[in-house]
Amino acid sequence: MALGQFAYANNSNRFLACAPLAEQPYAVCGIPFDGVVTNRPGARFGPQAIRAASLMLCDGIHPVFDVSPLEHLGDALDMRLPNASPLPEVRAHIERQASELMARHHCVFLGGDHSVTLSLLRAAKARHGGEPLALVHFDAHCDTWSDHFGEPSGHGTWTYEAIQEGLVSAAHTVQIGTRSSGERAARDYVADQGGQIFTARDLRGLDGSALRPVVTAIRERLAGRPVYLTLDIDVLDPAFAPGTGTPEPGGLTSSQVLTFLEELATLNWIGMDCVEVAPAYDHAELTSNAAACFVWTYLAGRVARAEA
Ligand SMILES: [Mn+2]
Repeated sequence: MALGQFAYANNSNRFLACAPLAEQPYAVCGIPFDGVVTNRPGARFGPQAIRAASLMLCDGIHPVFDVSPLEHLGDALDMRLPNASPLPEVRAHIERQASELMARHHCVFLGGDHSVTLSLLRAAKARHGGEPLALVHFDAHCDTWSDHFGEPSGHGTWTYEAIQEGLVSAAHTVQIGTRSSGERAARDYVADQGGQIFTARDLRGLDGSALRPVVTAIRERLAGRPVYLTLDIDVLDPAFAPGTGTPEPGGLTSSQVLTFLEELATLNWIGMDCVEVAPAYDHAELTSNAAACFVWTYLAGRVARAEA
């Protein structure tokens, strides 16, 4: 066996950096921007850490979906962005590059801070018929603050902006894992607008079959619609994901998130992002490993559905 056939001997042989992007149906793309974080910066280095952590997924047959997304996946590398420019300009760059990729591939974007999702939703809505999208939002934070500590927009306002702008349908928005401090009007905004919130407290101690009623409620609410998935890694408890800018104790386990991703694989997913991995605060690649595994699970679910 040639040395290069050993995954651990060849750092270029990583699942999420497996092949240059050509005509593959699925693409990953990094968005190395963290210009509007509230607390600790560093998520601009998330994409490279998630790719590195995907090393051992490179030939991985998924244990639930029994497929490997490897041959269907290309790496579009990282977006080139004017990082020091005002946020609207950065967002326009992200939207344009995302639109070009979405026209040719089913995309998973690696953040970056969570502000990038607004641009991705703008591109995704235009791509998928122009009707407000359904949204599944994993996060410790509601991200429905109507301002960012006195500024109009940041990484904690995009959900509010997406609903106000009609990018997503509030009634078809589901938040999972929220638990941070915040005023009630922001914390309950999605529910007040007709959507659904499962806080981390709601989900304490529930996993496997005990999560079934929650999964069923989400499936019924979002059935038949194009659904976008945004996964802030800080939805996990800091024990599972210390490497993030705004950690909040009392979060979900990796196992709970995997249950959701596996059980919701039948939804009509149109794209995903995984954001807020900040490697400088990570330990033993816990956070980037979790992110790589979640992205792999999402893609395996898509490939399995396409082959069914
Ligand atoms: Mn968050």
